[in-house]
Amino acid sequence: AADYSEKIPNNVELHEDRRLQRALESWQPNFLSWWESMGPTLPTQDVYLRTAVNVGREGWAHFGHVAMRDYRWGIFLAERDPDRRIGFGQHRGEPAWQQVPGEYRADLQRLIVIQGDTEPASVEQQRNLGATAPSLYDLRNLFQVNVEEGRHLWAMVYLLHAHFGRDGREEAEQLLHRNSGSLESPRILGAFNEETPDWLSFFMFTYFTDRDGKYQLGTLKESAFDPLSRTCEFMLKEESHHMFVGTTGIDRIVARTAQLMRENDTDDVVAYGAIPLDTIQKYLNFHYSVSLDLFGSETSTNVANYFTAGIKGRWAEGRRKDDHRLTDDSFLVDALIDGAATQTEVAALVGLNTDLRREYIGDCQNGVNRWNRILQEADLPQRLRLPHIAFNRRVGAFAGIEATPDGELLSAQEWERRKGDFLPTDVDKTYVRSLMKPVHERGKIAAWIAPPRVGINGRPFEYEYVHLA
Ligand code: BYC
Ligand code: FE
Ligand code: FE
Ligand code: FE
Repeated sequence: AADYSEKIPNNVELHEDRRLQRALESWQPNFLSWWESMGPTLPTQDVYLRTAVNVGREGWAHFGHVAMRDYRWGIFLAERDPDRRIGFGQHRGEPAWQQVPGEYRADLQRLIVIQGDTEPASVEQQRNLGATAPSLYDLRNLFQVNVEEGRHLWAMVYLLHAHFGRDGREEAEQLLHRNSGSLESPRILGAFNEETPDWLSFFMFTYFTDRDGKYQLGTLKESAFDPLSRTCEFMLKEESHHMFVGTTGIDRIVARTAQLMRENDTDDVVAYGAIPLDTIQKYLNFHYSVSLDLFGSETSTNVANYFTAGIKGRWAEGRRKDDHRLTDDSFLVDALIDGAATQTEVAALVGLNTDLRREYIGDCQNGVNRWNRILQEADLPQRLRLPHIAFNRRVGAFAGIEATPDGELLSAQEWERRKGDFLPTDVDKTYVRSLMKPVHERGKIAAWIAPPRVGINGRPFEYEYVHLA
């Protein structure tokens, strides 16, 4: 269990390593001043938040009203399995590592830095959303996601400080210096430099981009480096609430739009202050395609090396029915050949980014099916869908071409002419932003979204989840 009497709550016996403890305690004020200047801007008295208190299956979280600045970010690793063995790659079957092997130090550090960079980036992207929350319930969920992404940064900084010496401490500093959207020192991955200016974007982000987090953390949970594996295992528990916020947020927007379409027998719900389905589709197209980029190139020697070394596995590695080494296997990856979007066979190891992206795509489809059931139950013929894999890509095989959501290739000129049919235009964005008026009154909700079916931790929707300043 976590000890909250310590400056940095933790379950890693931090007090036994004074040097490490001091290093983290000297990073802590920098984190707090980053949070002050780059974190949520809406002033509050307190927020009904979940705080991690234990790592076990039962009751790991405590709920209560907390002043945001008093939130306690802790360091929690899932319980250690002393017999854990490496599940894949050339070291398969050997005991998991408690220390970083010198030969993999640079690669491990790079993966941890990239993972760590995304966490504060998302807090920065979402910092102004509190001012336009559609309800106190949603406001509370935003802050919950934000504090947990802050804790995920702590998780990576702990690993950097504990296992990567001076380089690690420098990287931990840099994680607070890069900023989302900054021209001089942007965040590392593309999607984390995009804006999240409205709540439709926020729900799309938590559905599609946090879901990349789920899949990447799933591969790092397989890592031979046991402290990384254990920290990712615990992060994944928190991540499931972020997925829930995205899934149900879009459910509720679709439900509200569908209701107004039925009641008024029209596709044009703008007159009723709701979001038209084709605008929802354009936002979906954007967030899905920038999130596909987060999986890297279709073929990558980086990922082959990570897998062979044992530092990054596959999604559900333990359930895969193969030799977990893949040295003689092949795999079909998406490719652009003679100007056509098709597939090509490559060595399985270099295709692992594609393998993970496919697992992710399958999961994304579940949400789309869910939203389409809402439309179906409202007796509406319209459907949402995931765009083609070649649509709007900036990384990988399709980075150099343009395609419609159906996968039809377009010339650069055609793309310029038609992209407003596929991606949010300035007009769409301005309209969505015009709907973003705060509803900070208890039990009330904005007109463009349906209320949730249930509240948080058994509380009703009408509960006073946030006390504003
Ligand atoms: N943007 O060999 P490739 C989360 C670079 S989200 C910009 O295909 P690789 C969260 C790449 O660095 C999860 N650059 O790449 C969600 C490489 O550069 P160098 C975050 C990109 O290494 C919401 C070059 O292109 N975690 O947790 O196989 C809220 C060649 O690429 C991008 C991770 O990503 C891009 N999108 O795969 C809060 C896990 N993609 O080396 C949190 C750790 C690639 O040639 N990261 N590049 O200079 C990784 O596993 C891998 O680095 C990647 C890329 C999957 C990202
Ligand atoms: Fe996270
Ligand atoms: Fe998340
Ligand atoms: Fe109260």
